[in-house]
Parts: sequence; C-alpha cells; structure tokens
Amino acid sequence: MKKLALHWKILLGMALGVVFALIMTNFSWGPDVIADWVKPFGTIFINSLKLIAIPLIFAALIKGISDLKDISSLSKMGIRTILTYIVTTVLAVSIGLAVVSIVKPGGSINEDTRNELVEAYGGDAESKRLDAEKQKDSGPLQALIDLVPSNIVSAASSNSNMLQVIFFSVFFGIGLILIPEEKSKTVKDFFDGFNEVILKMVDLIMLAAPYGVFALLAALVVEAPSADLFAALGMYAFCVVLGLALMIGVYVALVKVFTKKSPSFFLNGIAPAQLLAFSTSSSAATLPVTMERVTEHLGVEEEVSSFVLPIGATINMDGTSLYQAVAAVFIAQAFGIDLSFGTQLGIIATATLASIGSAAVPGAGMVMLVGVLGYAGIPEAGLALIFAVDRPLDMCRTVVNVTGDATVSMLVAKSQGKLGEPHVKDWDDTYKK
Ligand code: DAS
Repeated sequence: MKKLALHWKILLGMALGVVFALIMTNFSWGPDVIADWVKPFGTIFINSLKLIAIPLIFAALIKGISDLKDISSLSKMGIRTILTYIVTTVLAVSIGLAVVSIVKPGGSINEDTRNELVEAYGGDAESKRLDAEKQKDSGPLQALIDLVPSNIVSAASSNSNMLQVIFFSVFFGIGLILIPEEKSKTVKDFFDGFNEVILKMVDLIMLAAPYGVFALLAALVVEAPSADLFAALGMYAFCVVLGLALMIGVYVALVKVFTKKSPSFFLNGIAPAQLLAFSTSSSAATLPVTMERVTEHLGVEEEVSSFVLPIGATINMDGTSLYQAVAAVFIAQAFGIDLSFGTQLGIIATATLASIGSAAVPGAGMVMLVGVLGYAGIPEAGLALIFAVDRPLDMCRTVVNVTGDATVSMLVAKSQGKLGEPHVKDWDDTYKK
C-alpha cells in the first residue's frame, strides 16, 4: 500500500476502530473481546505517552534554555521576544478557557454516561474530585508553594507534579547557563543528545498511534456507546477549533495594529507555512518554510527571523496551550469535576509552561497534556477520551503555533526597525527568482 502519511493512518485507525466496535456489538461476546483483547492496547498507548511526558519536559526545557545562551538571548531583542511569546501564549490559554467555559462541551453528558465514564475511565475520579474540593480550601499562595518540589525524585514520579518538574528544569537550565562555558559544554552536549533520544522515542510512540487510536475508539464505542458522549466529543473539538480560529484573528489584529500590515498581506504571506504545518503537524518540520515566508514575503530581516523563529518553534506554541486548556477543562466537565477559579488560573500557568516544554513534533501537545491534567487533579484516564480525536486537532493547533511565531517575528522586527518591504511580492515571484 502506498506509504500513507502518519496522520492519514491515524484517521484511518479512528474510523476502523468505530466500524470494528459497531460490528462486534452485534455479538453477545463482542464487548468482552474488545474489553479483554483490544482495549489493553489503547491503555498501553496512553501509558507510553504518560511515560515519556516527564523526560520530554526535562529534555526539551533544558535544551531550550541552554540553547538560548549561544545566541546571547539576554539581549534586548531576546528579552522582548520571550516576553511577547509569553503574552501571546497566556492570551491563547485565556481564549481557550473562555470558550470551553462558555460552550461547556462536557456539560452535555448525562448522569448515566458520566457514571459509566467514571467507571470505565476514571476510577480515581472520585479521589480527584475530593482533591479538587480540597484545593478550593487551600490558601491563596498554595499554588506557589506547590511549584517548588521538596524532592525531585518524588516530583518526577507522578505526572501530577508537572509544574514542579518544569520548575526544576528551568532552574537547572539557568544554572547551566551561569557556569563557565568549558564546564557547561559537556553537560549541554549530553542534554542535546538526551533530547534527540527522547524525541526519537516520541516518534516511535507516534508510530503506534494508528493502532492505539483503533483500540481507544473501539473501547469508547463499546463502553460508552451513548450518543451524548460522541456529541460532547464533537463539541469539544468544535471548542478547540473555534478557539484556534479566534487566535488567528488576534494575530491578524496584532499585525495590523503594531505593523500596519493588512490582514491579506499577512495571511497570503504565511499561508504556505500554515498549509505545511497542517499537513505535517510539526512546527519543527515547517520551520524552514516559515523562515522563508517571514523573510522573503513578510519583510522581516534575516537577523530577526533567524533568532525569533527557532526559539518560537521550540518554546512558543500558542495553539498547543489553547488546546491544553480546552482539553483539561473538557475532561473535568466530563467527569463532573468542578474546577475552582484558582485551579483554572493554575491551568493558565501550567498550560503556558507545558506548551513551552512541548517539543515541535506531532503529538507533543498531547503528551504534555498529561502533566496539565495531573496538576489540575483531573483523571489522566480522560486522555483516552480525547486522544481519539487528537490528530485532526494537532494539525489545526500546529497551524496556530506557526502563525503565532510569524506574528511575533513581525512585531519584534517592527520594534527593532527591522521590518522592511518583502523581497518577493507574491507566490509567482518566488519561481521567477
Ligand atoms: N504538533 C506540535 C507542533 O509541532 C504541537 C502539538 O503537538 O500540540 O507544534
């Protein structure tokens, strides 16, 4: 069979999983066969994502921060770039939280289905619900206290301390920057290699995605066959896409206000990179095209684009952070967990940090979501629910990640007086060059 791109294989796995389960439910022994012989592969797949989450955060953040040193990131442009990235990411997460809280996709699940869900997926949902209640009673600075682990091994031992792992990774990265070059080089080289290995492991896990999704969908259809669950999943996906579309509107407005460039100029300039991001689900794979489009077609000078975009592909994932906020709150809604305002603020911080720690490869945002759920006390088993529809959403959020990087590169270039006229006016000129 012609080599199908991974995301088409995953979409095929989704469809076949549903069809297979619908066929099997016609036999009395069908559901048991799926529960005993198919669902375990979905559980294994989710566990492998959970397994890789902590090492991925650790590796990606330390590499990201130690790389900053080589390009003297503490310069004015570096600080301006990182601050602008953080602002757009917090904006993205806030839009995500607003959309999912207004639309309430998880709220449409009826009580029976919710109980089935808790039974099938979130055995620890009750304890999580109690934790969430307890969190409401804690002091105003409890989230800050929880940020600093007293023991890194215990912090790394469960995904619920993702913020603590991020805190330690950033702390470690800053330490790495501050020691003399001749000493830090060995450590930096080690983490470069460690990061490569972890990304390769993510690639291998994603190769199993079509089969994992097949098993997850089959189990989902058999265990919670209710139409309202699928309707809720559809509404969840709608919330993510709506939030992402609003974020594109925010970028167009920022470009118009701060650089006076028109929406059509910006969107025509960045469109080829957006299409590549959509089809590859990878900001890293799209980076070369993003660089060419931003420099040649949007007028950002090379010295800015070659600095701002590689950092952006690594630490600025507005689409991912928006998706993580929507996903976390949707799962809480589905399991009937009422998140306090403090927890929702914590989700803003966690999703922002999680998106900084997300690698620019397919599925990374899903892996980091494990930590966001862990922080907010939301059953990670809920991942099985939303992973079924994750791939199409990964394609969409990667488009926003790339568009966000291009936006910030134009804002930073403008503020540095480095935003000129495009070298080529439109797509045809590229071929004439
Ligand atoms: N696919 C990732 C990227 O390359 C984003 C994600 O997984 O959320 O930007």
